[in-house]
Amino acid sequence: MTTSLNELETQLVALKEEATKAIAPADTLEQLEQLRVSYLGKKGQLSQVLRGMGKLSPEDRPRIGALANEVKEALQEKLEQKRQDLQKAQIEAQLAAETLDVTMPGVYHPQGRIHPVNSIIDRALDIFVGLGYTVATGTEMETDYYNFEALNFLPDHPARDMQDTMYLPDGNLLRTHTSTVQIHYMEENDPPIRIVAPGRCYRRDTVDATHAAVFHQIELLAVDEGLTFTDLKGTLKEFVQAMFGEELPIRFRASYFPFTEPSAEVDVQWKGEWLEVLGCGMVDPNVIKSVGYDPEVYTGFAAGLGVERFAMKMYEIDDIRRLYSSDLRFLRQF
Ligand code: 2NL
Repeated sequence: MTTSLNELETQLVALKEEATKAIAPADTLEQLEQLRVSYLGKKGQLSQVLRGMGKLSPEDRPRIGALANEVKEALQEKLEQKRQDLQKAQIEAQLAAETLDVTMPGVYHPQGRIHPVNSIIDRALDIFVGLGYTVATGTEMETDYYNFEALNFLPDHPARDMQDTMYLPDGNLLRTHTSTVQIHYMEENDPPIRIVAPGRCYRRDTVDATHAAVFHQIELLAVDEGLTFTDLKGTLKEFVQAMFGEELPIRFRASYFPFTEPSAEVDVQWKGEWLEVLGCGMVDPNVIKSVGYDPEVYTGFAAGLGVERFAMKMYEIDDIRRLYSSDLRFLRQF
């Protein structure tokens, strides 16, 4: 049986029609390649149809050959056109997906910040730790002994009148200074001592622009053999300079505290004004004795600063209550 000319012609036309229909809806480059292989590949449908050519008479062959070429070229053109369309669509889709609209408004991420009181505490502790001091903390509720008696406040000592204390119904009290921490620390450790004690303190003060009932203190204590007032001066000069960030004049004015003798107040000259920033002194021998150290062997120096007062001077804050009013317009300035 010979394959007739008509039969081959019909097959070629049908192949072209079928392939054209198959190419039109292809929507990926992979699909398109599969179609190319299946119609025009070495073992594809066109090759298979052409295999029937061998059975044609020599005079019919050129006609079929020409028709086959026409079909092949037409399909190649359709495949190429489709390939370009798909590639273009792919690039456009990618560009659309990767578009970054630089004109969009940003997203606001509110950022918290360190409260000025904590910032002073953090910086002061950093400085003292740098000088070899250890940070010590304790409880806010205390006994009369740790807050007053061990610190040389005798029952009838006039200095007790210097503080108005919050007493609790059980006879305990809320500490009026962090010296309590230092008494505990000395009871539990032998000299040499180098500690810095930050913390919240309480006084029964009427609240006004310069007084808060709850405030923060940082106290410093060094006990060793042979410590002198000169060591205290050098240490505080170092501290004040590190705090203010520049070499400022400082002066010591004689003062009085029950727990130090001699005692002094430290002023720093800043922006043309003398600011009182610290109280200090040599630890009173009675305090040394009360924790079980021998005052003939050991001397010590101590200093204390009120954090809120310090912040008010350093940041030029007019009213201590601003520090606790949670007003973001105020707090955002620090
Ligand atoms: C101030 C003054 C001061 C101390 C605190 C202290 C502690 C012990 C022994 C001796 Cl355990 N002294 N602390 C000494 C002098 C001054 O504070 O104006 N504070 C706000």
